Amino acid sequence: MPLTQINSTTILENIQRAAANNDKLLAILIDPDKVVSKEISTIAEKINHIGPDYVFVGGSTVESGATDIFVGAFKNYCDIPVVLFPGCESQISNKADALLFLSLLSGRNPEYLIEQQLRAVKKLEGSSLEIIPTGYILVDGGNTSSVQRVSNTAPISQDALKAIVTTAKAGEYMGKQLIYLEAGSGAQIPVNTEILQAVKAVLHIPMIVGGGLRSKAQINAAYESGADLVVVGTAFEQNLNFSKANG
Ligand code: 1GP
Repeated sequence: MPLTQINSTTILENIQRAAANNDKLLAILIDPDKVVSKEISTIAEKINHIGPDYVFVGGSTVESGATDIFVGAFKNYCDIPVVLFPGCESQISNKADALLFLSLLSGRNPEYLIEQQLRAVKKLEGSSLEIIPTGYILVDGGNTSSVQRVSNTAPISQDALKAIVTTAKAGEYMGKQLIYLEAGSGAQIPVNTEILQAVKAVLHIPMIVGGGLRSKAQINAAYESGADLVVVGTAFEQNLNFSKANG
């Protein structure tokens, strides 16, 4: 076995280890549809400066092929691992490092529970992408999110604490390796800390939290309430000089 293989750890193992050690992780989310190619080097430079653990790439609606072009170009400027966070199977790119293989567990639309996943299998033939089974739970963020619109599913109300906890636990029992609690990109209200604490208390797998987290205080509150990995998209889009220190 080559040395690189002996020493390599997967992205999932890194997240699991960080969660076990209470080391908090940050991902910056980039939606390739919102980026023009001449901006890619600048975006990469800003991301290098922030130094997140991961760059998530995806969006609810991304033009076919745009993810592949973005990831290919981005990797010329940035060595931070790229994790696909796809809104549909057409966003799978073998140029990335890993793929969150998502099931929209809060919804009841078979298209996002199994149909997209079936189509993804074909695209993943021969792929070396690390595939990470992830339960994705959309919680009401106070406005209509693109996920809600595109998936045609309702988010779970933040008042329905038990339903959110039960959904997360069902995801764990189904074999998901991560649970992603999502208020939706640009959410007015992030997933509240009571929900984060309650979900964290029942899970034995790492918890990702995203949607509407803009300030350092909000991000820290999410970490303190059990988020192992926080995802920030809009705050970075709106201020490319967003920093870990200032939020
Ligand atoms: C969206 O959780 C991510 O899927 C990030 O949300 O754009 O609101 O940071 P924001």
